[in-house]
Amino acid sequence: MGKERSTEMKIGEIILREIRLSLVNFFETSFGRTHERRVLLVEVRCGDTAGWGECTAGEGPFYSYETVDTAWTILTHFVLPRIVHGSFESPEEFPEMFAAIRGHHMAKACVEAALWDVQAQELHRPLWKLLGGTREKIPCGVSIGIQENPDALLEKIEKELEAGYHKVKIKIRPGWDVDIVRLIREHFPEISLMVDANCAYSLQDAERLKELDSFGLLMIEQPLDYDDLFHHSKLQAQIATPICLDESIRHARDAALACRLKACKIINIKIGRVGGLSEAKRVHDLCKEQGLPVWCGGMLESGIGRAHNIALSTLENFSIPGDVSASKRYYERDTVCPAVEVTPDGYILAPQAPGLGYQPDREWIDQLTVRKETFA
Ligand code: OSB
Ligand code: MG
Repeated sequence: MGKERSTEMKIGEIILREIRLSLVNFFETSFGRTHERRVLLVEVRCGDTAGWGECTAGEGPFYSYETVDTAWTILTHFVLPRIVHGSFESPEEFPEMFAAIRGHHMAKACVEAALWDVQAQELHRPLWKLLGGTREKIPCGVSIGIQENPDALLEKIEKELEAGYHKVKIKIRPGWDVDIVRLIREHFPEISLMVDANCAYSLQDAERLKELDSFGLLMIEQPLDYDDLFHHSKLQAQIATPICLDESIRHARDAALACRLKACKIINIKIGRVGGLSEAKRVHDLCKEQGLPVWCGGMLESGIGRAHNIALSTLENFSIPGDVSASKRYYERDTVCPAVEVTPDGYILAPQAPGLGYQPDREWIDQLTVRKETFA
């Protein structure tokens, strides 16, 4: 205190590790079922400050081509050796420095996230304020995977509504779609409901997808191929339900093109998918300018990744409840202490402590670690 605040971050040491986390329940999407998460955590040390980031790459190349192992390779071969002992004035320099690495957004995003945490701590400010957030609390929604049977799904929904969540998203795929949504509407006619197809349909299914129009869904997320804005624009012209894009939006340029093509009316922003918090902010700003609401998606993150999602969700145009929920829905014990929790009326309060505002639980993280590499 009293001493001049330098914004320069001098990196002394970086620790990359993989932890294993069992899911409380399996999570199933149109591309498969997950029982256990392999999660990469990166810790960037600058003097006495440690900043943390969580990589959202999946175990297999299904949501995206990235995997835990490709991210490990990119980070250990091409990213971390280049920045250890380097310095940054701002985390925004990081994506510029690594623009030459094509793609591998999730690998890069976790390091930038750690740098944001460092900078916010060094400035003694909560990360969400540093990002320009204005919301003191964020409304939360849940994403519910495909279940063994319809009754199990209804039971899950009931439980989440009792927990106060403001939005319910269910996963759909051919064979688990219109009838399931009809059943949900019979039981819960008024709730904020949406569906996520994770690319399981093609434009030839337009008639089937049009049947969803009668259920008053908030939106349908990513019905068509991950790399197909054109067909999404064709589909949006034929259905009333707003299309929200997830997999298709890799950066702000994709968002601009999607707007221009009228391929969607809403965008799901994921920090990892777009390659970091700086780009996530750019997507947010562009959508705000274009009049498209956004919300924050999730990738089954543990508390560290969740804390970054919370910070991002405080920006003004995050006007729809996201897939940011309590850690205990996925994990028995969180990687942060205390765990990310939701109020009985379905909000997460923006933390007041500097940086992420959640303390990594080092002891627990050490116990979960299956491999670790230190750059010093
Ligand atoms: O499409 O939003 C998705 C999880 C893994 C991969 C893709 C997605 C999801 C989710 C989970 O829907 C959201 C969450 O973290 O709660
Ligand atoms: Mg999705």
